[in-house]
Amino acid sequence: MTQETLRIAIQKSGRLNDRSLDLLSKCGFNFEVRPNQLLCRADQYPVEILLVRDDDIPAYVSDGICDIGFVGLNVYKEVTLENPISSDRMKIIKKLGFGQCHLAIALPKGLPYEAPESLEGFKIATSYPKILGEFLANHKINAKIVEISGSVEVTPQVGVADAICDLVSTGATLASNGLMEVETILESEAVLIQKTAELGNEKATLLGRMLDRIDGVLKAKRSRYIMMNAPRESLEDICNLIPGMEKPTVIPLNSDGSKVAIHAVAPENIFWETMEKLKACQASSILVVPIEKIIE
Ligand code: PRT
Ligand code: ZN
Repeated sequence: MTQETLRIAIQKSGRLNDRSLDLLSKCGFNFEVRPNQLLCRADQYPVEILLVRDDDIPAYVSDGICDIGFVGLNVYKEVTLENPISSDRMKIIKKLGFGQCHLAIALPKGLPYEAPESLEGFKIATSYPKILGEFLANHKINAKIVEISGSVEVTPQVGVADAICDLVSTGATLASNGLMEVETILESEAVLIQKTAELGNEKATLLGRMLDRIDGVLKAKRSRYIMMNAPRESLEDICNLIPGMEKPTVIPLNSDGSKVAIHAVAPENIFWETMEKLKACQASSILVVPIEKIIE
C-alpha cells in the first residue's frame, strides 16, 4: 500500500515564507528547497510543501489540493468573505505566532477624524475590499472602495483615493507617506488552515504529531529557563516574583540546606525589573536562557 503524503501549502516567497519553513524545521520537518522548486518533500517524513502565492493558499486547501496551509488571517478572511462556500471546506486550526500585523484605515495627516462616520462619502483604496466592505456595512457608512493590488499607501498623494485601508506592522510605511492610522479593522497573524474533508488515518496521525510539536515550539518560544542560587528562606518570595513558574527544582548547596539552587521554567520572558527584584531577595548568579522545545 502506498504511503499517504500530507501536503502543506506555504508562501513561495515573501514575509511568511522563511517563518513557515523555520517553524516546520523546528518541528523536525526539514525541506531542502532548490530555487524555483514548487513541490518539495521532507527529509524523513511523508510530508511535502507546495510553494505558492499567499493569496492562492486558501483555494489550494479548500479545493483539497493541499491538506493544510500556512497563511495570514487577513488573506483567509478576505477569501472566505469573497467566496463563502469555501469557508465550509476549510477551517482555522491554530494561530502560528508569527506574521503579526493589523489591517487599518489611514488618512492623510491633518484630516479630521472622530469615528467611522467621518469616512462617509470617502474613496478608500485597499487590497482587502471584502473585509473593508464588511466594516463599512457594519457601521452603515457609504464610502467607495477602490480595489488596488499594491502600493496602496501612495493612492491619496496621487488623487486616486481619500484614505487607505492596508496592513500595518511597524507603521513606518504610513508615516513615510504622511498618513495617520485611525481605525484597526482586523488583527492578523499567520494561521494554520485545514481542509474539512476527511484526511485519512495516516495523514491525521501525522498532522496530530505536527500540531503537538507546533504547540511545543510556541510554548518554548514564550518560556524561559531560569536558574539562580538563593537562601532557602527566600524561596517563597522568589516564586511569587515569577507568576506561573512551574514547580521549581530546589537543590541544596550546603550541608544544612540553607542555601539552594533553584531551576525552573518560567512561562514568559523575564524582564530586567524582575531580575533586580530577585537580586533584592538575595538571589545570585541568576541565569535566564531560551528554551528550544517543550514536550509535556
Ligand atoms: O507574492 P505573494 O502574493 O505571495 O505575497 P504578498 O506580496 O501578497 O504578501 P507579503 O509577502 O507582503 O505578505 C504576506 C503576509 O505577511 C500578509 O498577508 C500578512 O499576513 C503578513 N504581514 C505581516 C504583512 C505585513 N506584516 C506588512 N507589514 N504583509 C504586508 N505588510 C506590508 C503592508 O502591506 C505595507 O505595505 O508592509 C507595509 C507596512 O509595513 P510597516 O512595517 O511599514 O507598517
Ligand atoms: Zn499576495
